[in-house]
Amino acid sequence: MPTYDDQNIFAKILRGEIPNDTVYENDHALAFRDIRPQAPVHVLIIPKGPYVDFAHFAAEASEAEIIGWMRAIAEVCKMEGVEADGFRAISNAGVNGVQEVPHLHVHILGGRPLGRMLQ
Ligand code: D5M
Repeated sequence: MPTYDDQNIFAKILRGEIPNDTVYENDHALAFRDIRPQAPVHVLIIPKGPYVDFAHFAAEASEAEIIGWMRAIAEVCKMEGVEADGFRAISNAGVNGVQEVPHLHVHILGGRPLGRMLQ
């Protein structure tokens, strides 16, 4: 499993060391607006635990953490009003995925037609 770097920017957000625009929080997850929004709705949802990516999270997180993160994603979609018209959920991982921040996060994008990504 990868080593978690606790100096990454989302770890600092979780520790309250740098500000963020929180939209939702539960015991296991935090959701905040992306600093470089690519759509009218662009929210990042992160688990509060120290996980680098999906594989790391799936292997080491508790069921409560997994459920908490998934429910946070669904809750954000509802709160941001993108459930009805649709949205895209993206999680970049590793070098090929061009993951910039090494703390698991899913991007929720919506509020405009997003176009086709996969052919
Ligand atoms: O992209 C990481 C995403 O995290 C990218 O869309 C910018 C965003 N980001 C970086 N720093 C912050 C802060 N401080 N607040 C909010 N959003 C931020 P990825 O390539 O998926 O790792």
